Amino acid sequence: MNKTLVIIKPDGVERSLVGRIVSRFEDRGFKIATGRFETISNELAQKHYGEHADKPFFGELVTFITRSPSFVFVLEGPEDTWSIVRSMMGKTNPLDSPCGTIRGDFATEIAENIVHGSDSAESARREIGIFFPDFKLD
Ligand code: 3AN
Repeated sequence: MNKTLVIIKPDGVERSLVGRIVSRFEDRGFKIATGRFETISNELAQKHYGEHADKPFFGELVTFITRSPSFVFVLEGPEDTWSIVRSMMGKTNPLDSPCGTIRGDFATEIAENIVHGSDSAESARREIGIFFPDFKLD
């Protein structure tokens, strides 16, 4: 699997970080296969974050991800691109993320951690299917 789903979340778009974040991926050698700005609907957010439905922060998470446009895109690169993207993102909690990672450089709060990236090849397939149902995965 050489593609993954990445979301620059509302905080990243509001803070005008899209260009700088996309540049990091392009500098690494990845290509944007497709992408768009989109205010994620409540329905899509519930589907995308379904695995967290029973977590105490779920309501806050859905409110946050739907509050303003995100930049949602498919990134293409070598095998296991999802894994390289995850290492570039840093840890879920930005305070645990080293400098040089996206979250380590741009965020301080776990609830507003700038970027989402699929966490496995299976998640990448599922999430690309949710946001880009017509996208051809070969
Ligand atoms: P990641 O995005 O690093 O894969 P997940 O899948 O564990 O992290 O969590 C999904 C999203 O839920 C995170 N990106 C973050 O925005 C939010 N989140 C996770 N844990 C918390 C928490 N303890 N409090 C608030 N929001 C959280």
